[in-house]
Order: sequence, then C-alpha cells, then structure tokens
Amino acid sequence: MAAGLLRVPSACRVFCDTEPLQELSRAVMLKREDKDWMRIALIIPMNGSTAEKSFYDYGFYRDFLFSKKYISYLLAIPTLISLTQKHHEIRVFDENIEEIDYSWKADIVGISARTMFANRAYSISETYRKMGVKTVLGGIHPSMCPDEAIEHCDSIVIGEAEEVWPTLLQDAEDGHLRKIYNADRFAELNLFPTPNRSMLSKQKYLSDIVQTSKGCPFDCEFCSVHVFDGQRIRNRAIDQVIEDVKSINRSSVKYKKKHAVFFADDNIIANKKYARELFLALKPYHINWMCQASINISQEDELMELMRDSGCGAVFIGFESISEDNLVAMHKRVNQRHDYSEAIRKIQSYGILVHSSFIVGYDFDSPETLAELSAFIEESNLLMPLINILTPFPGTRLFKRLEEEGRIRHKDWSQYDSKHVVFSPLRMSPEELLAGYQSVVRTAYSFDSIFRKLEHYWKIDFWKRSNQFDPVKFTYRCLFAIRLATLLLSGNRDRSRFIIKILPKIFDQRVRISTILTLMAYNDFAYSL
Ligand code: B12
Ligand code: SF4
Repeated sequence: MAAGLLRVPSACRVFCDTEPLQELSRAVMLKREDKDWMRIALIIPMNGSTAEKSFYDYGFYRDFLFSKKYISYLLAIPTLISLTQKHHEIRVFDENIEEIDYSWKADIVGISARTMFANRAYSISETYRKMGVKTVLGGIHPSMCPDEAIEHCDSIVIGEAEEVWPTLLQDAEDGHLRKIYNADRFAELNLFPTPNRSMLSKQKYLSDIVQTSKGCPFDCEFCSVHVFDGQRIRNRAIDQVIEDVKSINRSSVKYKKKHAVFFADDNIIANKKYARELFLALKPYHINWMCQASINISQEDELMELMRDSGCGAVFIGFESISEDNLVAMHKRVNQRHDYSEAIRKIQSYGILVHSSFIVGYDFDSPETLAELSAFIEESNLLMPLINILTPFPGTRLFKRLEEEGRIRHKDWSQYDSKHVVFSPLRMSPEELLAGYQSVVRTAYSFDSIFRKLEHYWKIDFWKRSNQFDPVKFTYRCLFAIRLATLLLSGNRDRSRFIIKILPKIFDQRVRISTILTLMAYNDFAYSL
C-alpha cells in the first residue's frame, strides 16, 4: 500500500482546478500526511471479442460518424467510486474505449465481471497479480461462481458492493485483505451516495445509466435478477434519482448535447406509486430517456401518458416467446394470457417505441416456431427486436435444470452472449437453433423489412413529439445525406439500394435520422452472424 507522505493524489486535482480549491486541497493533504492511502484501478473488461460484432457495440454507427464512442459504462464503477473514501486515488480503465495502462502503479485493482466477459476479467486479474498487485473481482459472475472466480484473484465480493467495499478497502490498507467478502443482506439504496461519474471519460459514451430500483418480484426460470437482486423492490429516493439526472445533465452541457438516459431498472413500473412520482419529477428536466418495463404497462394509461410527457422515447419489454407453452415453462407469469399485438399497439399509441426482446430455443421451440416468430415480428412492425438464443446463466434455475439433464454443452463463458448455442435444445439440433436464430435476426433487419417498417412509422408520424422536442437541424440532415451517399460505392448492393430509397426521405420532417442509423447498425450486425 502506498504511504501518503508528500504524494498528492491526482484524483483530488480532478475536482480542484481553481486556485482557492487547490489551496484547500493542499491544506487537507497536509493534515492527513500520516494517513495511508491507496491507488485503486477500477476496470471494465472488454465486452466480447473484437473479432465478432455485437448487437450492442454499434460498430457501424461509430464508423459512420467517425466516432469512438461506446454504448455505455457499467454503473457498478461509479457506484464503487461513490463508496470509496476521498483520500484514495482512483483511475478507471474501460477496455471498450481505451487500453488498460498497466504502468499506472495501482495498489489494488477492482474488476467488474459479467458472465460473457468473465474470462477476460480473469485474464486481466492474472496479469496484475503477476505484477504483484492485489486484485478483487465483483459483479454477477463472481457472485454466482465464487469457487471458480477466487482461483483468479486475491479477493471476491459476493453480492452488492454497498455494504462491503469500504471494509474491504480498509482491510487492504491494513494489509489484511480477506479472500471473500459476502454481502449478506441487500443494500437499502437510500442510504448510499449517488454514483460518482466524475472519473469516467464521459464524452466517450453514447448514453448514461441511472438506476431507480433493484429487485424483481417475479421468478422467471432463465433470469438471474431475482436471484442476485432479490424479489423485494428496493427504490431509491426520488430526490436522489433527480440529483443523479441533474449531475448528468450538468456534465453533458460541455458536450453540447444532453445525454440520453437509460433507466437500468428491470421494471420501472414495478412500484406504480413510485413510478408515477418519478415521472412527474422528471418532467422539468427535458431529458430523453428509455427504460425496461413489464408488458402490463400497456394497461396503465396514466403512467404511459406521464412517461411520454417526461421524455420517454422507448420502452424495452421482454416478450420472450409467442408460445404460451414456453411462457409457462419459463415461469414468465406476467406475460401469460397477454395479447402482444394489442399491447404493442396501445403503448406505441403514446408515441413510445416498443423495443421487444425474445428468447429462442426454449423447450417448446422448433424450426417451425422460429419461423412463426419471424412472421409475428413483421406483422407487428417491431422495429428493433432483440433476439436472444436461450442462455443458461450460472446461478439460474435454468442452469441447474439443464445441467441435471446433461444439456449444458460447455462452459466457455465468452460464448454465453446469447448469440451462441451453449446447450442442447429439446426439439431441434444446436445447428438448427443457430440457423433459425440467424434467420429471424436477418429477416427482421433485412433492408427490405427495415424500409417497410420505417414507412409505416413515417406514415403515422410516429416521431412527431421527438421531432418537436429535439428537432434535427437542417445541417445535420445535409451531412447525413452526404455521408450516406459516400457509402453507395462500398460494394454492399442491398445497402446501396436502401440508401437510394432513403436519400429522398432524409429532409422529411417526420424522419429521425438517428433511427435510420441505428437500424443500419443492426443490419450490419445481423449480416455478420
Ligand atoms: C442495464 C443492463 C443492460 C444494458 C446496459 C449494459 C450496461 N452497460 O450496463 C443493455 C440493455 C445494453 C444490456 C445488454 C445485455 N445484457 Co444486461 N442488464 C442490465 C441490467 C438491467 C442492469 C445492470 C446495472 O446497471 N445494474 C446496476 C449495477 C450497479 O449493478 P451491478 O452491475 O450488479 O453491480 C453491483 C454488484 O454486482 C457489485 N459489483 C459489480 N461489479 C463489481 C466490481 C467490484 C470490484 C466489486 C467489489 C463489486 C462489484 O456491486 C455493484 C453495486 O451493488 C442487468 C440486470 C440487473 N438488475 O443488474 C442486466 C444484466 C446485467 N444483463 C444481462 C444480459 C444477459 C445482457 C445481454 C447479454 C442481453 C442480450 N441478449 O443482449 C446484453 C449484453 C450486451 C453486452 N454486450 O454487454 C444479464 C447478465 C447475466 C450474467 N450472468 O452475466 C443481467 C444480469 C440480466 C439478467 N436477466 O440476468 N444490459
Ligand atoms: S425476466 Fe424480468 S420479470 Fe422475469 S425475473 Fe427477470 S427481471 Fe423479473
């Protein structure tokens, strides 16, 4: 551990760029000269392989805009920063936007790991350990596979960091780091500070993440949320959420445009009374936001009205399957006996786009049911469906069942990304499932389908409110048209045909160019599969 004598943490300097504050900082530093402090590196490992495209990396989008921005950070990192005492020096390395600077002499390294990048997290941890640096792994994967994770690091945190991170750092400072820190109760979110995003390279992300609640009362077989976050809904105080939103807006002023906010709750309307108050409180801030919600939101007219009025542009809904048998097998109770088409129509009538998510490969799926899913997506004009191959994440009931049935094919976590088949399906071969998945994705994102669906949305002037609220400047439309035209000779014939059809529409006020660009990015992903 670094002794604090005469060393002034540069993280302090980040906050103190004016003379009087620097003076104050120096005075504070002198007062605690005798106190030990540490250099802490917080790391977000590379999310997937650079050799393969992902639905979420928007590779095409970034190339088109000559931008290096990544979709978002992991909220765990600003959460850890907010829980860290100010006298420590912190650096954040997000491999999705930058390389890790191993030469920065860290005393301790915290790495966040989800299953699909657990292998990468282990490899980073081992590199640091070879350099004699202590490493800590936290997040859902080490929490679900502690015996495996502990083989690759000095310490693991099982569960949420809120209750244990300060103790862990104190132990590290004292030279008594324990192997396992187990958060044996769920954190009361109101009692903890707002996530501190000041050390993130914010101009490198496309959107911000805010969480208003944790926990889900349901217990779907394939899902780890109720296992990890519990079934009781824990809400943050509305004031705290608004403080979060305000701090994001303040910092994005520098970057000219307000960041879009993604509310990372699993179900924003899980507590309807709270949701109502939240939407009312958000209204004055004019942010553009999206969220996740359960399908029964379609029956909540007042909430949908408030969502629309407070800037919600899209809601992500886990439809999972169009087969009632699959929904029963999944224990997805909230979706059963719902008329999906009617729900989509109702929600979209409020100007809120439905981002649908489906799982393929459950026990009642076959090549025929996948073809039916494709047809449903087209009939319902679902613009941005997310199609997932069933993935048994460790810690879920599904994982346990498939393991007992001898149906887990391997545990190469890097393929647990919902686009590889890692288990044996019941009514088709793994190859048939993969081919069926690719066909559903390609049909949904073929340029013909994209153009047909876009025409539907333009006809009903779907983005009317967004276009009034956040109009696209004429100059941007011109630049977009010119950049599109440069792709005409790129050798992708389907894309060139699409561009020729779309160019005359670019100056139509009903058209949102960001939607076109996102859909082109999804087409790029679909045809890379
Ligand atoms: C927001 C979100 C997304 C967003 C944004 C992703 C992002 N940048 O975070 C989007 C929509 C893009 C997304 C996509 C996907 N997601 Co997602 N997502 C979430 C969600 C809803 C919230 C995550 C979050 O911000 N939580 C809040 C933070 C504060 O919590 P946390 O990360 O768990 O961190 C706490 C602890 O884990 C711990 N901790 C975490 N890291 C560390 C590190 C250290 C050192 C320490 C000490 C502690 C610690 O302390 C933190 C504070 O308590 C979760 C579900 C959930 N409720 O967590 C799913 C979840 C993470 N997603 C999941 C999945 C599967 C996916 C997809 C594969 C789905 C798909 N088919 O496309 C993709 C993957 C995309 C990709 N390539 O990354 C799974 C992951 C399961 C697993 N075992 O890894 C989850 C858990 C949902 C589920 N149903 O099980 N997702
Ligand atoms: S899939 Fe959604 S509804 Fe089901 S347990 Fe997970 S978060 Fe809750």
